[in-house]
Amino acid sequence: MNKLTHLIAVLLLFVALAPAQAHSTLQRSEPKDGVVLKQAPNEIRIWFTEPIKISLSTIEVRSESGKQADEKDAHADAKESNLIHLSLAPNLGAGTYKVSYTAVAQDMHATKGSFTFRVAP
Ligand SMILES: [Cu+2]
Repeated sequence: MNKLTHLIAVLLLFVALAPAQAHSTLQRSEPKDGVVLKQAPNEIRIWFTEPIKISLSTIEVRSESGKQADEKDAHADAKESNLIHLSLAPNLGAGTYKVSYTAVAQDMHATKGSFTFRVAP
C-alpha cells in the first residue's frame, strides 16, 4: 500500500470503530427550569447528554424585554466535557430570563431547546 491508501485505510478503520453517537440533549441545568431565585446566579450550567461542539452551538440568555443577559462566554468544563458554563451579566434585575440553546453534538446533529428561571423582586 502506498502512504495515501494506508492513511485512508486507517481513517476508515477509525470511523468503523467509532461508537454510534446520538445527538446531545439537555440532561439537567442549574438553575433548573422554572425556578424562582432570590438572587441572580453568576452563571448558567447545562449538562448535556454528550459533549457538544461549542463553536457551532449557541447558548444565550435573554430578559423579558429581549436584552441579552449573558456574557457570550459559553465554554465546556475543564473536567466534565458535557458540562457547559455560561456567565451571566452582573447584577441581573428581577424578572424572567429565558435560556435558549442550539446544541450541536459530535455527530453534527443539532438539538434546540429552552428553559426559564425567575429572579424574584
Ligand atoms: Cu445525533
